[in-house]
Amino acid sequence: MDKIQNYIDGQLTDPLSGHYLENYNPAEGVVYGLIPDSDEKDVQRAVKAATKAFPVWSAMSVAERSDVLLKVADLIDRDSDLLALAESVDNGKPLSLAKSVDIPRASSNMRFFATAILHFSSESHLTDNKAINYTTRTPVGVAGCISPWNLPLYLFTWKIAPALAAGNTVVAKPSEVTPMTAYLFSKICIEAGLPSGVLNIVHGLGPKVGQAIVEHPDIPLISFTGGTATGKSIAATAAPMFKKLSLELGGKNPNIIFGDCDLKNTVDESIRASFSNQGQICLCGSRIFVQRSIYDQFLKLFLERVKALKVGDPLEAGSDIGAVVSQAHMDKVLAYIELAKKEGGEILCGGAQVKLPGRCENGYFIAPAVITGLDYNCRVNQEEIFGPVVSVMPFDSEEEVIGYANSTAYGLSATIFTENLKRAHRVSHQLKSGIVWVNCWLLRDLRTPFGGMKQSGVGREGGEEALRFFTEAKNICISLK
Ligand code: TXE
Repeated sequence: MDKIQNYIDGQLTDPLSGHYLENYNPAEGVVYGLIPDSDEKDVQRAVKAATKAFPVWSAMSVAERSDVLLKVADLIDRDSDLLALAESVDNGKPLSLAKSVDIPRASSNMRFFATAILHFSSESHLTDNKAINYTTRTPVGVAGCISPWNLPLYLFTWKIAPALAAGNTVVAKPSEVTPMTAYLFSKICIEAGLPSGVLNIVHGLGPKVGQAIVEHPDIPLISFTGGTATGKSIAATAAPMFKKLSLELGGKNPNIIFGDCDLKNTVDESIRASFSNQGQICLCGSRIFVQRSIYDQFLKLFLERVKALKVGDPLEAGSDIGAVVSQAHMDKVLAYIELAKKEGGEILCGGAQVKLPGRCENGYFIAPAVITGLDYNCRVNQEEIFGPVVSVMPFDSEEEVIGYANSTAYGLSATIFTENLKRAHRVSHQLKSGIVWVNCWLLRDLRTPFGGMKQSGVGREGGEEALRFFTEAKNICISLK
């Protein structure tokens, strides 16, 4: 039974309470490890270590900080197979996906911010001939970073890298559902020579450990990725404490397909956007709107491809769809399938638990589901399901589909498939989402602002947006008289 440890003040350490939580392997539906059931006392130890480490780390040259973070990236690359296997076992995702997406992106996150910080500049303003203003952007202090279970190391490093590169120290809490790669990451940090206390990882439950981080008076900024409901709870605690807050929350993203699209590319990209990571990506396109002129043609081609997706043992090479992350999450997704039937939907394929033979017979597997016949404003089309489930609906006009697309409380991302460039610009500008992909999905440039509007979050991650979030700006005005 793997028993993992917290990483506090440069040491791997047990929770002060001595209590542990069970960690499940979703593909087998069994407990395979134990994680610290930490509490506010462990968080206090971590904050003390991070506070103590801050003066030296923040005063270090950016080149020295960059070198340590690049070493971490090198060690992630060296251990990529081990990390990918750990991620697949912990999350249930296909090993092939962990190898091709999760772990390479974790390394890229570290490498991107380790180099971006070398070029991070601020500005100056000459006020006529009266004064010169210059802006400093300096590290804030101890950053609280809380991350989710869907892309564990990918999203964990997406916060850690800019926070550390900018000179902050960190108290982090990965999801208790998928703690393993963050634990392996802490060992990599020790080997890379990251100074003690610069990064501290406290494992445990959200309402206990996460809440203790959010409410700690010596943590002035919080970066969170997770559910919208949790984001609301975090904001309610952090806002009255005037903490700086970055919230990357849920999505219910429209995939808008016009009659003039390149149909093969559209089907290929729509399969990825619908079912990658078992549909457990906040950017997945779970609402598919198809212009009526090609609705039947698209649906036929799309269904053929969905039915050909292999739900299988995540460790087997040919598996396209692995296990969803937990029993509770599987129950939530299956409940939405039942709701879809009640709301008048037709389940054209999938939507039931899949019983695999052998080691995975008790795993959390769901056959990818395609639903038609639902109104754009029913609950299944308004609420985030976060599983291998998509709803396909026809539309006629641009104005009609833009209304459908913008009709939810979310505003994270959107995809558009059309060969008409003017239409691509026109529709993109009217969509209420922070990210729009045209004729592609999840094509990522880490320099771009990442995040959503409405209930999809507050603030942006990525590139300079992240470095500005993790620094405090000060304007100094010098008279020229
Ligand atoms: O997220 P939670 P969960 C959506 C998706 C999913 C839903 C819930 O719809 O079904 O959110 O998923 C910590 N104070 N997304 O349960 O609860 C928790 O321990 C401080 C979209 O995983 O938000 C974990 O580390 N922290 C999302 C992290 O918050 C708290 C990706 C996320 O957990 C806390 C994941 C509290 N009170 C889920 N409660 C995306 N945008 O990608 C929990 N946590």
